[in-house]
Amino acid sequence: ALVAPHGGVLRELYLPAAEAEALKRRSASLPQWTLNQRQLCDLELLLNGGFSPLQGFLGRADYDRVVSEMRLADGSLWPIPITLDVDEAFAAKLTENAQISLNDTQGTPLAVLTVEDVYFPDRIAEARQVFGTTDRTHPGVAELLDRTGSVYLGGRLQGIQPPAHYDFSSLRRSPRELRDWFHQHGWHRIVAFQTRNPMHRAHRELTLRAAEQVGAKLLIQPSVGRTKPGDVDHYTRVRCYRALLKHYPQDHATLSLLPLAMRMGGPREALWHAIIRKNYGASHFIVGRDHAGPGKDSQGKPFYDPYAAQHLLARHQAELGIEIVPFPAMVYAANRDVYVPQTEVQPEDEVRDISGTELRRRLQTGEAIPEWFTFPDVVKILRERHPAQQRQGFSLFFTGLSGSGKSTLAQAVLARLLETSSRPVTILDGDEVRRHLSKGLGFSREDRDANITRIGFVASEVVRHGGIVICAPIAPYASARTEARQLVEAHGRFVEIHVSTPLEICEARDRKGLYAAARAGKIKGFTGIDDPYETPVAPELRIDTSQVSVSEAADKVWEWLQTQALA
Ligand code: PPS
Repeated sequence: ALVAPHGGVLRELYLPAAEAEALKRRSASLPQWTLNQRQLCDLELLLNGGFSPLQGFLGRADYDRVVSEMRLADGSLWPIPITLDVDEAFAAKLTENAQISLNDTQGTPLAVLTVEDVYFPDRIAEARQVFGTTDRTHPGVAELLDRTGSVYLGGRLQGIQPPAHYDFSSLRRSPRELRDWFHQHGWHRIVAFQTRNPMHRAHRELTLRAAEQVGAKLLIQPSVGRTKPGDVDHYTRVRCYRALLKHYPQDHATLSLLPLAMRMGGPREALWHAIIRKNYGASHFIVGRDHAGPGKDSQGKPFYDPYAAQHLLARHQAELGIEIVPFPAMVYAANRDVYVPQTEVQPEDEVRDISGTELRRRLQTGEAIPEWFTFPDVVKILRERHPAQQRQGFSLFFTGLSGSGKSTLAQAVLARLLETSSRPVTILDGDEVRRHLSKGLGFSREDRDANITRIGFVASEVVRHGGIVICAPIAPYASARTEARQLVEAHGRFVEIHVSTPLEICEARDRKGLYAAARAGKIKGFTGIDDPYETPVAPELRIDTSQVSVSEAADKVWEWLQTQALA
């Protein structure tokens, strides 16, 4: 028989079909709450029993004890508060024992919560006790202190339907489905492995050794709900896992995705992961080095001791009901061509390792990634997703006064790009953009901001698709430039080039006669005359076209691009 769920029973909170249908109809007349990504993940695991024995979002008594003692009010072990946070305005509308409809972002009702408790948590205390810190470098802390509503709602849930997933649906098995699958395949001893990263040979060796050590089958169950900001996206990771799975002995390992919103809470999170895996039917759980660790704090110190998670779980082993398999990091001994636990390294061993940072660097530069480190089919997937810098998109963003020479310089740089490669280049010139993308916008601050946001959005899409985009608006406001930068930098480099030709020169050039018109008061709010130009403080490049010729200016840009390996 499979291991019992936490608390003895799998708490699935979905109503039978007919009742769910009736509740769905009734939910339309209830107060509506749109779940954010974390809440949606939490709800999915509450409803499918992944969070057994919970039957809803924590009320005050459970919350207090979970925060202070890692236990529910009834004494059972539960390390992470599962709470529904809302804003005060929403909470104020609720009457006693109100029911609210919990919806996904499409407005589909997924469950109804009967509100038994409305309370104001002390989020600072929660951060301190749950995460051991209030340092916002910790992603769980930042989320709790900066992006969590000030009121929590506790109460029981009635499930209407599961959240929709259109990706990898065959790999998303609920605790019930996975337990059924284990039964059908005669699997009883199952060791579960949690991860939020692509898996390489070291992970394969570690999981296989762990499985062998305890005589169990292997459940690879990566978290795909929400992991640490900056992680490889889950689409890419799942493709890697599928590729890796082919390198396991047949019928020894299965892959299933966990819609978990990780908190990066180190030891407490590890305990939570173990309980969840027990609910999914695993009898054993691998806890590695620095399990669910968020890295280093703002002082450069690790938030948690790398083995604190293993120690915490060992302390609770007796009442946990799932066997912990602690594992040291696996390293490669080149002389023996084997992976060994760090603790078994011999003095004569030539140990090799490639850190996550080093892997990213190699992907970036296109340098070889050795086969002892990972499988070629996994590398191929990672390289497709993270092309070497030479093939990444980037944006050149020229900013400066009207008549400063932005467009001319942009054309000269465009010519160099087209002369030397066949990469796609898009030009978003100020004047031209205003004829199509920003048609109808004027020159108020609001309209100028909207114009730059549109340019930033299009530029970010071009860059995301691996193209080069050259923008040349005036972009007089620093905040709008920053916003454009942020949009683009999500996908590639943003190169701000301040065309710093002085106003007197631009005005003397007066190519379009606009400065004369502005001085005469015929145009109002003209940049540099009666509307500000906020000089960029730290642009990647600054070029004054009154000091150099167009081709010299283009040379300067070109040389800089070469030093950055962008051209
Ligand atoms: S902004 O502020 O970035 O949205 O400006 P941009 O879209 O680049 O538009 C600049 C061109 O519009 C013409 N123009 C004006 N510029 C500044 N202020 C006012 N009030 C104004 N009215 C019209 C001007 O010709 C700009 O073109 P360039 O190529 O910069 O000379």
